[in-house]
Amino acid sequence: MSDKTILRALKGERLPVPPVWMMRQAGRYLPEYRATRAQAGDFLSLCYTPDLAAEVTLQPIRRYGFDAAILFADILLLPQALGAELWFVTGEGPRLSTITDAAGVAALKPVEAIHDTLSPVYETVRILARELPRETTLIGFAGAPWTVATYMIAGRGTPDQGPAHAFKAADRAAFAALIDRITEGTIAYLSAQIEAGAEVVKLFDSWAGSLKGADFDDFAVAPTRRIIAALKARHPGVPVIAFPREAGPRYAGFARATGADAVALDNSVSADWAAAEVQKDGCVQGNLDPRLMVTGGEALVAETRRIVAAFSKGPHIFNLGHGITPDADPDNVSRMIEAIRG
Ligand code: 1CP
Repeated sequence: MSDKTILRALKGERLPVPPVWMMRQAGRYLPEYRATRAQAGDFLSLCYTPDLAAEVTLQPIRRYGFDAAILFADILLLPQALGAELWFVTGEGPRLSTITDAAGVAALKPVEAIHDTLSPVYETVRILARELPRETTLIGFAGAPWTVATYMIAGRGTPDQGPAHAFKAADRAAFAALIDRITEGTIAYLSAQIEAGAEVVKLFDSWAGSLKGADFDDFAVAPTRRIIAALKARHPGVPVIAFPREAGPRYAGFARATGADAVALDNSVSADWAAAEVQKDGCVQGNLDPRLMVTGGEALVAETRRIVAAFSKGPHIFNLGHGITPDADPDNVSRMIEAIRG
């Protein structure tokens, strides 16, 4: 059995002190991240320069001693590797060329071509596998197909994923073909990350909550299940964390329906509900409101302890309900870790 606490929790072990890492732990709230990002020039250069991407991945490990490091990259690199144009507008966010019909889906590059673009990401993983402390787990990741599709269709982040829902309503077959292509690309991308040294992979379905009823089954559950089955066939024993953000009641049963080893929780569900309905199927992760990393104080300590207590009867990895924001106070991260490891 590995002595890495994250791997033990993912295999179902209840630990006296939950291991901890943070979504977006390498990010703009850290001065050392801002310095390396300035050195890289722009965000995509940072993602595609292995030495610098590895450096920012390591920064929060050095500063806080988190139990896991998450590869520094972005979910939008896969669409770019499939042929979409991608750029970042400072102060606004990502922009992509849009896919509006079946012809747009058909024009995407074949899955085998993705490695031409993504090979620097695999090099970052190789560097990290060498340089991380031996007790630190390396997590690779990708976006889940629905969330990635929302960006490929709209060309940007959207509050309600309206353009993706409209495409799905107008031409369900073409939409399903896009989901299939992203699913196959994701299997190839995550397999390559694992071959380079990722010990766990996570699927970010940030917009899963806007899929309702049968759409949730078809476009959140089914692609996730297909990706996990393919990864388990190629890389048995490599755990997968699924993050169907804002899934609400659909969090219950998600691990069983998809084969995920752990489910990451946003902060809209109650920890007590999730302990009863989600943790009964395996490891859970998340739930702390990221705003507490801005406001801090006694509320941060109390809420951290409340979440640790709520999940103390089963396998648990401490994390936030979503990414830490640029206005967070780095000292609040230390307070959270002290409250956990006390
Ligand atoms: O200028 C900067 O530094 C850009 C900010 C930033 C960062 C730090 C972006 C742009 N991406 C990232 C890194 C990133 N993105 C990681 C690295 C590892 C870590 O967690 O530390 C990860 C896992 C992601 C994943 C990601 N990118 C998601 C899924 C998780 C989530 O937050 O919901 C999504 C939706 C994206 C798209 C994206 N990339 C960046 C932005 C600002 C956005 C959101 C755009 C939008 O919806 O408007």
